[in-house]
Amino acid sequence: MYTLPKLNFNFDAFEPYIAKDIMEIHYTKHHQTYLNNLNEIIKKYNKNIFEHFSETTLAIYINTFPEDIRQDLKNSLGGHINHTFFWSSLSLENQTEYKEKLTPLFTEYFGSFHNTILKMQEEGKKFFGSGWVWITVNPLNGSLEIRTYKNQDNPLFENLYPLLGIDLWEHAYYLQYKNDKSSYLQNIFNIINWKYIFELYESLVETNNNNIHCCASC
Ligand code: MN3
Repeated sequence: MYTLPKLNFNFDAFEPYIAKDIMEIHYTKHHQTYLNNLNEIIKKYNKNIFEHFSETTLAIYINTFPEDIRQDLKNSLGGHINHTFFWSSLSLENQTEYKEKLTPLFTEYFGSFHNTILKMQEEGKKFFGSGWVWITVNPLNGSLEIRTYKNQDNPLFENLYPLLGIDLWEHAYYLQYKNDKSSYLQNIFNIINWKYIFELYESLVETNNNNIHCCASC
């Protein structure tokens, strides 16, 4: 069985940016439901998967699953992975050091750190329906892109690494912001865990370099 990640914050930790009620329902109801559905599908399909494969591995190999369960698996697996990512991407700590560390990288791909946030906000605002806006990393060369994905699709489904994802589903903001998605997208960037994002990028690039080194020495 896959399980909910432990949170290292309380549900009210991100007020006033994200209300306690939203955090609590988002984690205990929405995320829990995606997880329950995922466990049900896997149990019926092949419960040995639980012991042998992480959720990330399932996502990378999503297209090898039979077509009759693939969409349900995408919805529940994506829902679980996306929200696990999302919780890790939030922090109240001062992030100045890590914003500075990410600035050269973001400047290379999006013009500046500030533009990176503006572009995510812009893409998030114009996205129609339920989905996510992500910064993705291309594992072949470490390059970044800002892309939107519908429903609970995750960049791993198409061989890109997820770096930072913002939940655009109404359940992520409606109780507090009503139809004002712009204010939600403005405020969420006050609580991003840039330390997590920076360390994740470093680990992805390092893994990638190791792979390259391994191949070159063969
Ligand atoms: Mn959500």
